[in-house]
Amino acid sequence: SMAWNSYYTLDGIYAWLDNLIAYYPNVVTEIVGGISYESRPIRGIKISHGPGRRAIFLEGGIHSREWISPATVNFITNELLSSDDEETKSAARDYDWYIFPVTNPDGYVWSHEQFRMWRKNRRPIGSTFGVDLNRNWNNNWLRFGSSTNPSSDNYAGPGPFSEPESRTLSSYIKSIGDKIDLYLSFHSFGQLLLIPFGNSTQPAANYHDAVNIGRRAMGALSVRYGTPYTTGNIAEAIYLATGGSIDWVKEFVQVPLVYCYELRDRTQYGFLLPPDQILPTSEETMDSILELIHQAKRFG
Ligand code: 0X9
Ligand code: ZN
Repeated sequence: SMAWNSYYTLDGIYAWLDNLIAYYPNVVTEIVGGISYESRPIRGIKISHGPGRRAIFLEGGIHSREWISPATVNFITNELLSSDDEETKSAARDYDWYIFPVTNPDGYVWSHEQFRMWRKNRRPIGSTFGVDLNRNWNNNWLRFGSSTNPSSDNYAGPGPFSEPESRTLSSYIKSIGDKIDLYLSFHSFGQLLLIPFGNSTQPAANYHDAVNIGRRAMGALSVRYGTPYTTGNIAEAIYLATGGSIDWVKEFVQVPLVYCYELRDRTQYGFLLPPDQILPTSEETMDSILELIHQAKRFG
């Protein structure tokens, strides 16, 4: 089992997924959400206690230097499979969970082995490398917060869905799209809960419900350690940015509730969040997800 006091490598995470598949054969199945430029599978698991359930989708690690994202997704996975808490057990049983801790595996390996602050994928472009996978999705591609310069950390790529990671993952999402009630994308940092869209401060159709649900969930998040979060539309809470996964999922898959977490912290350590914050970050995030589910049911 996983220790929550250090960050795992990609191999470590994938070996742990193999253990879960072996240990919970009736509940856990291996899923592959796509493939990376360097031909690594985007591996995940589906947790299902039976047919006919609606689904919750967890997307981690699209930005490779944000190590707390895969770590938190792994903790949530572990809770869903082994917690004794009644609310957690119902959440695990009432939904099919599609969970991908590392959606940018090449970048994650690069960040662990070569350059800690690597954000993008690892496709070579001329003399440089990498497309920002959270600028490459086909919604208002290149419009805001995106660069045409391949050496930029916000390089959007030569075209929408030019990258194997975003292209294959998006078609996987589409293939199960009509089952998904809740889609969560995990980033760091800033302690924000972001709601589509990133191209304008104009609210999405169910924006007010989404904000209400999100604020209540962030209330639940803060109970354990007092961690404050700000909830809002991407463009107003952080900056204008297009081509991100959640906007595409909201607009083209029509998932009713879609959020992007910017996990701990606010400013002190940033991407280099110390490993002793993995556990508290994960616990409070799990608290908020249970509340999201609870509130989503109330709002219908
Ligand atoms: O810029 C980003 O991609 C995210 N911030 S980060 O510091 N983790 O890079 C914010 C993304 C919010 N926008 C969308 N998801 N569309
Ligand atoms: Zn990010």
